[in-house]
Amino acid sequence: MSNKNISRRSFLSAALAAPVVAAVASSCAQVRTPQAGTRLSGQALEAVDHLIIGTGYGGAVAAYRLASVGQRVTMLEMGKRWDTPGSDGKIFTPIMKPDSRSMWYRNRTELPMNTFLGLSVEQWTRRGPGALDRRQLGDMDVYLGRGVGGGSLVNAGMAPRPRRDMVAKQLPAVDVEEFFATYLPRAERELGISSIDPAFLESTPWYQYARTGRRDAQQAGYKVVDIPNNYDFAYMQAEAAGRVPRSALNGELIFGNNHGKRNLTKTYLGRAEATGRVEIHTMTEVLTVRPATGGYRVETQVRNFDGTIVARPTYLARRVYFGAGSVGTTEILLRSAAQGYLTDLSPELGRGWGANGNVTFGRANHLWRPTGNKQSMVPVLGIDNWDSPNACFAEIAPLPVPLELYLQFYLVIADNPNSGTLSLQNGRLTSNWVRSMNRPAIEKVRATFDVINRQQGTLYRNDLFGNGEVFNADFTYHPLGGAVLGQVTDAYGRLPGYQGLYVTDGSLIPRLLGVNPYLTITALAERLMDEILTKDLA
Ligand code: FAE
Repeated sequence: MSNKNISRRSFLSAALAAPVVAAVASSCAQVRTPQAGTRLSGQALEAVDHLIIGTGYGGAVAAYRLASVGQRVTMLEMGKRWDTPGSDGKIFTPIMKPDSRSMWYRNRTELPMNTFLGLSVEQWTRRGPGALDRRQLGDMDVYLGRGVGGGSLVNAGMAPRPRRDMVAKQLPAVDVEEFFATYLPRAERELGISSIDPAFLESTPWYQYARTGRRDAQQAGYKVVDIPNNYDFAYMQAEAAGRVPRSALNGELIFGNNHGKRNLTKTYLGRAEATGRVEIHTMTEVLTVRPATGGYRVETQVRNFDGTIVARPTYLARRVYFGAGSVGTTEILLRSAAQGYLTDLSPELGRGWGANGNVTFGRANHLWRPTGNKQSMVPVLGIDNWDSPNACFAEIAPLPVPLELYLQFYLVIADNPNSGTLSLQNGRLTSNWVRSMNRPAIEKVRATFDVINRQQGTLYRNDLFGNGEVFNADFTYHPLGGAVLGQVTDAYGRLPGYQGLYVTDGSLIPRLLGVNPYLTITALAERLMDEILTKDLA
């Protein structure tokens, strides 16, 4: 069903005609700060102009750009706002001290590296709305950030530029020259991306692991490159000097950083909220979107701290921007289609989904080649072997343990031609990804690192993932695709046939980018918001 010609007047009159709108103010106050034990309220209906689902990169860019031109914006985020310290005075937990702030309603940490020397290193946690979620979709475990800031809360901040040839191949609807001249530099500026001071990198004990990994790679003839980051490296140097509280140097990464990292609340979202025109409703999960008189009805559910659903408010929005990430956006669209609400979406919906070729593994270093008992959680060097038949980009990764482990750890993005599909089975999201689909990526990583092992006389570790295997490609930090640009959407994220519906996030990029994706997702969102502001809202 199309939803054409929504004028502001018809939208407002439809909204005002809604019988429950008068109840909005009081019920929404309850909805936004639900307390444990709050009874499920009835359906409130709130009318808004621009509604953004999710507060990650795609959502944050949309909010900032809309608010900057005077538009009022409501954002719905299923996670919490991360602004209140716990009893330890900290907002986020280090990797080695997890609690209810760490994982999204889990009793265990469930991280990809879960054993060491064959012994479990999994930690118990308390259930709560933690910053990191893990969703099992077929044979692929997907890790996701939860809360205001989305993936920016939990990610490692690495922001390499994509290769031009990958942008041209994966995003043919994008003008590559314009993307590199205008949108990537703009995204880097807004996100506060910079590189580590080379003198600090070469001298600090906190990057011994990076220097060791670089030496081994260079001796094998590989190119090693700097990886820019949104971490404030001046702050990191002050951490190393003991002048400020430690964050990257205190094992803080995958469950959030307390200092130093410029997550989205310090960049796009902070600026968006500072306009006074952006409101964020937290713990509010969007279920479906459907056409309605004057716009779209957006059905949601609100959780309290325990995870109990305490309210089911409905919004009426003139325009809806999907920024719930590859998994979240695709899920809402698939569910809305399955329930007969968005029946004209492209049959390509859910396709072109993948794990960005993520593979992780470790090598055992010799005793005379220590990696250091102090490791900064911010990786800054990568081995670039993309221009070879074994195309991969390997980040020299840290470990959060203050012990010398003689373990060189890597997170690799490897070329993998396989493409998956997300779909609903009995109403639950799943994927058709099976383990054998990881093989091309693992083979490239093995071929690349066999060279290093041969030369150094070192071995792979097979004690890190609980199954005796060397390579773990059963998980991803970088889910991509599902609502691919130019296939499910037009060249600018519009959903054809549904005026006022847009996709702005990582679901636009099909399955593989070849580098860590958030910089490219941000730049892509900037590009489509330029178009939407000038063509659709003018
Ligand atoms: P994302 O940032 O995931 O935001 C989606 C938001 O929508 C989240 O806040 C969700 O809670 C929310 N949401 C989802 N479903 C709903 C719903 N139904 N209703 C309401 N809200 C919803 O999406 N990338 C890099 O480039 N460099 C790195 O160093 C890096 N490291 C990573 C490390 C970890 C541990 C993880 C998990 C990811 C890492 N990533 C990294 C990936 C990166 O964070 C990810 O690609 C982006 O965050 C995706 O941005 P989106 O805007 O697509």
